[in-house]
Amino acid sequence: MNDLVSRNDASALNPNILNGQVAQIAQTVRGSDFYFAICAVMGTVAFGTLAAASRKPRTDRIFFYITAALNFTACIAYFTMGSNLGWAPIEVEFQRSDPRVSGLYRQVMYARYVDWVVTTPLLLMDLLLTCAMPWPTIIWIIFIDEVMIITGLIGALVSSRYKFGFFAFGCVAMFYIFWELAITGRKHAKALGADVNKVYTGCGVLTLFIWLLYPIAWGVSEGGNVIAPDSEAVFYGVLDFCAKPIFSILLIVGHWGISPSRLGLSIQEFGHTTPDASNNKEGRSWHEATGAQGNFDAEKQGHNDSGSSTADATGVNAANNTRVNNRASNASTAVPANAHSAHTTGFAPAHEGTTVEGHHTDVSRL
Ligand code: RET
Repeated sequence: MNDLVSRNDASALNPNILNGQVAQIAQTVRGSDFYFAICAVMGTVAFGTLAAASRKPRTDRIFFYITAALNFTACIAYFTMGSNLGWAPIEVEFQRSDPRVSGLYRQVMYARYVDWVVTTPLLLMDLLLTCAMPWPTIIWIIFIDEVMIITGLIGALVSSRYKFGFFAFGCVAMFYIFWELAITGRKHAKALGADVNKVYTGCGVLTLFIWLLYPIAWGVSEGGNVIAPDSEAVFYGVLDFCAKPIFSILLIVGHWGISPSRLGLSIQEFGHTTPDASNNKEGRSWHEATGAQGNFDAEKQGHNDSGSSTADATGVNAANNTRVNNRASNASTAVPANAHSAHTTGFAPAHEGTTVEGHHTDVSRL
């Protein structure tokens, strides 16, 4: 019966001591409970996302898998922190008299940064693929994101005031990402149509607002030793809850009616016909189902049914369009009916087409 009684013995089994050094400023059972609660939420959202993915054809699951992966990662990170693991005792720069933060060594949760180093690029991919950002820019933004997280980690592990030097690098990196999301990304999203723009703007505004609060949490926790580790758990926990589960739900709901092929993410299973769920109940081939070649031909003749072409909106010139179209044409492949993003990305969705058992295959952007 005792085993059924709720209890949390994490800090008894994994005490606040590492390599002989005690962290006097450490979480209590309340902080640990909170971490476990968020762990459960992340796990639930991850499984929920996978369940939702199973209702879509494999070719259309890219956003589901990215989103499930980031929630699973956070689930494990929160399990680690709830277990009073994944931390290092770091000498504080500012010693405080407040009993909740008094002492010389503070528990710094490096597991948090291991989580972020994996999950923030996934969050950015969710956003940047939504607005069909060209992949070289995606890689560049993810690099800057890694700079932000790693400088934050190093700053947290440094005891002297040099920690704020690293913090400053991290802030510059974050504002650069904000600029790319708010200016470049928005331009791309607008050109892709009202529905795509709505998902991008909703998830993007949430991201900008929530991400802005992370350096504040850092400043009062690892940086300035102002709030106790339990409060740190709640501060970061609420931010992570908004940045991951809430973001994930908004994104998945928003993407439900948007085919990835519209974003230049057309993927085909080799040797397969398009499955029923992608509006192809008769099991026809992808080309037959989408009428892609017909639309592609129309585009070549200068017809564009979108009203405002991505090329115009993003400043990609006509010569580029011709070049992209010719490449696609030479490879005897097709552009999906509504894949205007081919122009945006400078990457014709099917530019390396080959033939497998008589079917054309197309290559996805990533
Ligand atoms: C740090 C400290 C260094 C300066 C800056 C930071 C920003 C961190 C951010 C983290 C976002 C994490 C997310 C996690 C998802 O669950 C590293 C705290 C600017 C923005 C979104």
